[in-house]
Amino acid sequence: LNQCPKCIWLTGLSGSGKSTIANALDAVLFENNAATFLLDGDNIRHGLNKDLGMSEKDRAENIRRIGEVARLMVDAGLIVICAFISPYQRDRQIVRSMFKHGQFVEVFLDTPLNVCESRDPKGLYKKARQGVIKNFTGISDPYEAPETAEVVINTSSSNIEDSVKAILKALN
Ligand code: GGZ
Repeated sequence: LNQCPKCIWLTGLSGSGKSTIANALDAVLFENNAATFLLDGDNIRHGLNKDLGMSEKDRAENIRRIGEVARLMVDAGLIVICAFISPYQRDRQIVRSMFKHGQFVEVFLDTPLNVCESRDPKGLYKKARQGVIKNFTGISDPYEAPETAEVVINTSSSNIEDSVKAILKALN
């Protein structure tokens, strides 16, 4: 297992499996004695970025700050796993450009919208359809699919174990 510091960036719709796969990947890396850290909405949007909402501008600032934090952690020697919708191509490109070539591994969770919506673990899609939540990614806000992701995973046809394997393969 390649333990060089890097940023593994998971992008995809709400319910696409980012957190599940990020946690499974983190567990496997931990078992292999890698020094990792997982950044996700739970530890970022409630703290560092609690001043930010879901407008295009705030999402851009959310992603920019996360990129800066991830960069510091990579400089400290960690494998950093980031799990954010990060719907805009330009914002992801800005983060990519913060890293040295090969240090940034983009993973696109290419789960179809209808699959994400049928999972709806938090009932957010339902609220978005009702108009209770505005600017909801995939419903009333854009998701720009990556064109040059290092790894593309369709989680409706690939299980968690296979998804983690595909990411690990891209680390070498
Ligand atoms: C998309 C939203 C929205 C809107 C709240 N659009 O799947 P979740 O529930 O648990 O995680 C999503 C999270 C989005 O935060 P990110 O920091 O990943 O977004 S971004 O990268 O675009 O800045 C979702 C929930 O918050 N959520 N409102 N309007 N998802």
